[in-house]
Amino acid sequence: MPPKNDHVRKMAKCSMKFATRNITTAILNRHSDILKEIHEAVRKDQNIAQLREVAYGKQTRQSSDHGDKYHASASVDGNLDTINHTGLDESPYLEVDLGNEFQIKRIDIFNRKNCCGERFHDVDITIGPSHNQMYLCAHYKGASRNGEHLVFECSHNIKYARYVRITIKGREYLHVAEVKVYAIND
Ligand SMILES: [Ca+2]
Repeated sequence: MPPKNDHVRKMAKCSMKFATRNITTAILNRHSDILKEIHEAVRKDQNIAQLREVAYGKQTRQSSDHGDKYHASASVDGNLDTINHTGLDESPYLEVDLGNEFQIKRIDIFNRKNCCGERFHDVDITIGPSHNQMYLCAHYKGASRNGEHLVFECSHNIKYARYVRITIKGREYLHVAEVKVYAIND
């Protein structure tokens, strides 16, 4: 029979092994969590990198002009201080013609900063390859606020679109500071 203190030493060694293993497992789990976070961050970065903005400077039109200022083109001039502005129309709309078909992934709308952001409500954002083939990308109930940045993801089922149309359902003015359309960079 081994001396008693030998037995105690073995027990101590054994529990040390378990403790080390537990610590190692904890460290690996923590590293695995960190790796997951890194992978997720890289994936998001790649998604953003694969998108490009395709609305800037493109042709635009709106349901009506509010006076001689606030043309539809101000919605794609890259300046958050300039706005388009329709008259008080029944279902006012703003349309961007992208010139070519793009696989649209995301549409960002920046509301007007200085006034009346709540007029942006009950909005349909439709996209399509032609005017008689428009599909709903997103619906926004609102109401929005001054200067709000709204982000809409388009459905994966919609393949290619040339036109982006923003319509308020009801009698309202439609004005926004900027519309940005992000398409897959293929
Ligand atoms: Ca603008």
